[in-house]
Amino acid sequence: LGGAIHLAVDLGASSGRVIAAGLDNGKIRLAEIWRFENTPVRMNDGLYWNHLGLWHEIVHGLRLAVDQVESAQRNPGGSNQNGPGPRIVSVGVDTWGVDFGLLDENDEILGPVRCYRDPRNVGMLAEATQTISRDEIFAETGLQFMEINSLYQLIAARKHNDVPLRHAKSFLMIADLFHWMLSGVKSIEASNASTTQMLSPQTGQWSTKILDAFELPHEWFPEPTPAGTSIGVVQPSVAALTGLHDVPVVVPATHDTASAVLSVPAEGFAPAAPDWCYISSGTWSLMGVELPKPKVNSLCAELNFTNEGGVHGSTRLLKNIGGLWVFQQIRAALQRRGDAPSWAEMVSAAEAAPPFALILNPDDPSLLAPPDMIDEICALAGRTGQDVPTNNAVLFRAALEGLALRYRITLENLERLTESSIKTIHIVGGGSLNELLCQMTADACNRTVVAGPVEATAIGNVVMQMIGVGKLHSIDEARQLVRDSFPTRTYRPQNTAVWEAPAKRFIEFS
Ligand code: ADP
Ligand code: LRH
Repeated sequence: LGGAIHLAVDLGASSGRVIAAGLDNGKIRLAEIWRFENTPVRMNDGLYWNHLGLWHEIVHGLRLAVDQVESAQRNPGGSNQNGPGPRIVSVGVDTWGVDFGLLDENDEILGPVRCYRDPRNVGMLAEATQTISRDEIFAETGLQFMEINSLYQLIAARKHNDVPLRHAKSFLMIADLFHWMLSGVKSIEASNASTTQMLSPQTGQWSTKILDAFELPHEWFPEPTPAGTSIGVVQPSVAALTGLHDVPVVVPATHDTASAVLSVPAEGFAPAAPDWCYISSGTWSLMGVELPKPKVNSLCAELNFTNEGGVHGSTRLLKNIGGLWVFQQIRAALQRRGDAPSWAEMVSAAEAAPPFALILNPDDPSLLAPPDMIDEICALAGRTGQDVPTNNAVLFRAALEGLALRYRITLENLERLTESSIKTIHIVGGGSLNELLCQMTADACNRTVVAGPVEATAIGNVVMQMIGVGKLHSIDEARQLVRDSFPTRTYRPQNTAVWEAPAKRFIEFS
């Protein structure tokens, strides 16, 4: 890479990476500098993120990036040898939504950071609606009801007389926490703030009604910062560790899904009647459309879709689907049993397995955080009167078929909600590498699937930084650049009829 380089720190619920990106002959080029695991940690009855371990990995990755740039400056060469030497011009972090950290009056982080799958959130939705009705919460926030949302986590903390909560003076979403560690500046970026269920989708500001109803101090919630804002520079103590002296911290759309949606290689931005939808496919599958404004109506509430904040005032009308979490956790369970199949091996085994031997709803509440995914699926099969799987390939296949079936239902509902007909499904993220799942999606939904880019989140992070520093001027221009830079793969529907009967059974079991 030569010329101006942007560093994207992209943290997903299963792994994180530090990626360097720049422009080369009118295309984005990415270099993965560092990749690391991200695993929730169980302690006593709680589930946490290892935020200090993540910070350690981030600092290490940034240091490696600086070392590589400095070495390229000393030894110019490679494809960009005629261009200007490389220099790092900005850095930004995106992460999963809903989770947060709290700081005390001395700006010390209060306790470990909880993971949204923490069991203490269970039952908190019912608890919340004793204070203010479900309809009112939806009217105020336009968000789907999930007990993982920050609001219910805060209610859980209050109910447990949580010591961190009692001492809190600042509230930061996880990406904001890392931006603060990088720059010393506290801010709350808008797209991630919209996942809290405390923000109004119409105004993009905190809902006074929600904050007051749950006695949440207004001073914890400063006005949300728009994506693309430079909030400061890397602070001296971090510059000393990483070599990033005076480098601007430019916040991207810090919600990973917002960044992923930004880099969907589709034509147009936030159409009123969309003919394409996206599936941001990773630990979760986020399936939805990008709209010019929120859709907060009774059908949206009934179907439990969400209006999250996108870039440049757009709305991401979408649904959370259980995603590859089940697939990941089957693998984790096998690893504990001494078996460690690769993703490719699991996909091949699924391909060879008999179809529809087990109908599995990836959103069954029992699959949210079971101690052992294989045992839990077997128990669920029994509870729903199905044959208990006796081989792993059936488990692998059921996890993928269940997702495709959920996509089919979600697509129907999206079309009802938007009163438009969707022709193309864009799949981005790690799941776009799963060819079997892409074909199943095309078949189950009877739509063309366009798969890629894989690193959509990091790319969205980078292009927003480019917009922030004035190198790109619009989302259209950013999407054109993504289309020019990254190949995609198209899957046409082939075997659609076989999905009819399983789709009916799926509804029975869900
Ligand atoms: P997150 O951001 O939630 O951590 P990613 O977008 O990184 O998720 O996607 C991770 C998932 O992508 C893995 O759990 C795996 O199921 C899938 N995946 C990654 N690489 C491959 C591959 N080579 N073949 C099939 N699936 C893959
Ligand atoms: C995907 C994601 C999703 C949130 C969930 C917590 O990584 O950010 O959009 O709902 O994690």
